[in-house]
Amino acid sequence: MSDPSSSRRGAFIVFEGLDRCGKSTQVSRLVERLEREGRQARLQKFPDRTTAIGKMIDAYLQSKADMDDHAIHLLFSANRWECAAAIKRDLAQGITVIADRYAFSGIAFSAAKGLPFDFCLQPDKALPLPDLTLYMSLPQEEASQRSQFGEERYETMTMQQATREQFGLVAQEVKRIHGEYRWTEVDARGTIEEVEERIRGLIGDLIEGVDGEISQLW
Ligand code: T5A
Ligand code: NA
Repeated sequence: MSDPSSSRRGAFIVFEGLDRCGKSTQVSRLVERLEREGRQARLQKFPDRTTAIGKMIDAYLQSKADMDDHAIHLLFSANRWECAAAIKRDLAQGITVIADRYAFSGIAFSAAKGLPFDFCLQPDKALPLPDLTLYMSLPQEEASQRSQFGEERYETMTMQQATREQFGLVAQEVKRIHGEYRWTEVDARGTIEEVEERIRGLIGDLIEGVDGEISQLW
């Protein structure tokens, strides 16, 4: 008898949240744990600042370059499209792909600047649909007690508050279109180890792989 799990594809798991919620910390710990357990896993960070488009995004975020709001929105999306084939290929080969931010950040941050919500959804339409998105939720008071905001463009109280509201709308859209189970909020309060334990519980069997083809966003 062949092992039924060998025909499964890898799971596509996305971490989202406001700046300083602890995403990057948890994403790297998760990938390290999976590798320790002998599983195949890959971290995909968005924006991927290493590509040609990523370098333009990096300059924008560091305020070294200015850009029209629509134009930078499309570049963030283009940056995901240039990675989409590799994500699909890895999933098909049974590799778990863990993303640090994805299309949902793209929508929430651009809509927070005032771009129409519907416009913000469009460019990411048909990208690989995450099997699970974990939204790391940290109250404003707790976030401000962590290390100070950095120098980057969106790291202000006003922008973070507006983005928090937009993430709420994004969550509603994902649940309405793709099902409640695709989006889960994680309490990001507490120590790094406590949060890691919560995440481990929420991911559960997903790391064993998923049956069926990867679906498409929106
Ligand atoms: N953006 C992104 C868009 O506008 N459109 C898009 O389409 C996309 C993809 C850069 C910006 O781009 C915007 C969103 C962003 O504003 P980024 O590169 O992901 O995106 O941002 P970073 O600055 O790299 O990451 P964040 O600031 O969001 O930080 P993280 O990853 O949430 O947090 P992390 O893990 O680095 O932790 C922050 C600090 O807190 C500590 C850590 O040690 C660190 O010092 N910490 C904790 N302290 C106490 N308790 C815990 N449990 C802690 N966990 C971590
Ligand atoms: Na940040």
